[in-house]
Amino acid sequence: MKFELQHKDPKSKARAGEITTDHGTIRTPIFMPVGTAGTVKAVHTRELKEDVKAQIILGNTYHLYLRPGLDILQQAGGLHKFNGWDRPILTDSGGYQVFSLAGTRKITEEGVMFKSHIDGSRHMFTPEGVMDIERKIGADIIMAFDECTPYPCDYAYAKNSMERTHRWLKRCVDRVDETEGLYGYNQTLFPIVQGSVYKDLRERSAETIASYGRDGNAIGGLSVGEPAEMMYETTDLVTNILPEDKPRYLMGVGTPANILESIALGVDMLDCVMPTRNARNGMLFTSEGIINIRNEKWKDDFSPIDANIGGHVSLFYTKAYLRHLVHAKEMLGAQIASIHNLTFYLWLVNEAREKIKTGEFASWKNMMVEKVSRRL
Ligand code: PRF
Repeated sequence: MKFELQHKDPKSKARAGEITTDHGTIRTPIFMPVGTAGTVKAVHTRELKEDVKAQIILGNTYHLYLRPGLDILQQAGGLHKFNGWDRPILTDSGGYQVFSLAGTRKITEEGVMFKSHIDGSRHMFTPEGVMDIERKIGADIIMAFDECTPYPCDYAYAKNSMERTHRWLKRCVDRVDETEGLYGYNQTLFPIVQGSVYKDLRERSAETIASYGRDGNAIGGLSVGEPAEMMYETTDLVTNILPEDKPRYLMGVGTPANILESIALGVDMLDCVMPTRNARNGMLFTSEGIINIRNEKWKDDFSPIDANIGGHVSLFYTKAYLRHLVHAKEMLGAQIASIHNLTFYLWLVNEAREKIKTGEFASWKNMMVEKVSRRL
């Protein structure tokens, strides 16, 4: 994997660049649609390419390991072959999902013992085991096995957890470096900065992660309920330490405004379930603001969902029609809303990239944050 830093915004820390993987290039800053179980919910791969213009999608180790399981994924020749997505894939390590299984998991130095949410069966995730699983799933970018601390989290817990995440990282690195890609293409490991909202811990974690000199680095443990200001301050501090010539991935963020603010702080990659999950509840993100399409006010609004973002679905279907589909609980409602929201998110990061290239990002960002946060 290669990262080329192409432009730097003069008035913020925003950057534009290009990541090259064996499954193609990714122009940054980029938003990555979440495809937890090997599918971006309600959106098929041709729509993801042609309508949404997604360049990379996520998969999740925890879900794919439990179902369909590694045997099937390996027989298929990896996740790219299994789901028909031939562009880059990133897998999260499960270091977020297994820790959310409160009550049904136990953390030790060795790893995490947990119970499947599907059939209650018991499993153990270790750093080495997770690296092997991610290799078998076949992602281009594989995330280290970490612990995402909750918020709030006391200092002692955050410190212990971060130190364990660092020890686990050493084990992930050793394992990844002694195993080869099974499918004949390169798979690169991104380590993850933790440390909750504590400045000294975040500094130490960022320095530790940077010292491994991997192809890219991630920031975890944010967007877990802390105030937005705290998330921005922490991101700002961490991006000051992480190397400039490597991509930085802020995990699980966020609203359109969060995404623009994070890009201004030097983040290159983001993912979030929000555009797809909220779409299924009728929440639409548009270039003019946020819409709850279930509201009465849209019942006879025959204007396009969003005429400004250049996507077929957003221009072709009207708000009134989508409102009808959502009210009638028609599957097409979830499909149109999901495709629209993702098209908007990809449009937004692409606009950000263009503004970074022309040096206009900072003022454009302030105007857009206000616009995309409005409730219509
Ligand atoms: N770690 C991992 N995945 C994640 C996170 C994390 O901290 C977050 C935090 N918002 C989202 N996804 N492995």
